[in-house]
Amino acid sequence: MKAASQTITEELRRWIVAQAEAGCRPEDIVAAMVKSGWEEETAVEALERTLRERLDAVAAARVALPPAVAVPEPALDGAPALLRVGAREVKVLATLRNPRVVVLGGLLSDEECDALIELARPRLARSETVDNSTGGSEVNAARTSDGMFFARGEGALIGAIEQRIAELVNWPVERGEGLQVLRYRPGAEYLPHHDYFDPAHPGTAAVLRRGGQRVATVVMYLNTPKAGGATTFPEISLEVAPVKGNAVFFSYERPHPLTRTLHGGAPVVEGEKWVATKWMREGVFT
Ligand code: PD2
Ligand code: ZN
Repeated sequence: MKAASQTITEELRRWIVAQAEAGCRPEDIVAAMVKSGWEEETAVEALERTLRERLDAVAAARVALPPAVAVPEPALDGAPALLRVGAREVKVLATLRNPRVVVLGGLLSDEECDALIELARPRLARSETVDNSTGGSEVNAARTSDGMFFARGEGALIGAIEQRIAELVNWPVERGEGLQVLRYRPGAEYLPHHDYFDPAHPGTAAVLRRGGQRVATVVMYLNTPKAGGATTFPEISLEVAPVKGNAVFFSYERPHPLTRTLHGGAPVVEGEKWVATKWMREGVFT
């Protein structure tokens, strides 16, 4: 067969890559190609070119991955069942290493939950999320809850909760956003999303000027809905039941789906669901 008539098809490229990734030696791949009618010189050239292109593609994909940064983390060495923060003992109910998810019991007292709800209630409005194209806010159909933001340190209760979270996850209060409170009515949900800002979106640069990326989230449950309303992590098949005073912490060291921190709020089936969310940033949030 003449070399000129032997084009390297996409199918052949895929076959070569599959053989190489399965651990075949280059000389065996060439031998197999020669056996099926390829001239040896052409086979070697095809193999070299295909594998070089493959290596370049893998290297480019690596470069595209944003670098990992330091993230908040509770002191879980030695597998403590309780974490003492100030005067409070917080229960460690469940932990997952990758992605880092920690389910916490009794982060807030019942009285704190009730007081937060009453402070937030008169200020609720249909929830907005960051508009990725402009960096501003927009009403988002993916989130059918009502919400509001407290300013950081707004009043003694908010300040005490922020201090507790800062100590719990070893991340300064100044690197946290103001607390957000959400109310979900029956049927309301929050479709799965990532909490970091998508680096590919045009509005992200403006959002990042106020303290860099988000690197961790604490969702605190302010009541116990009768049914539904779990916080779900579909990629790891995890559902955290919303129980008053409990919370779920998770961190993400880069703004990338590889962190597997996709999560959502399942529809509330019966009753209302109230949560307070604290997002933590890489740097000081202004
Ligand atoms: O309310 C929730 O369970 C929930 C789910 C997903 C809250 C958030 N995300 C959030 O506030 O980011
Ligand atoms: Zn979220």
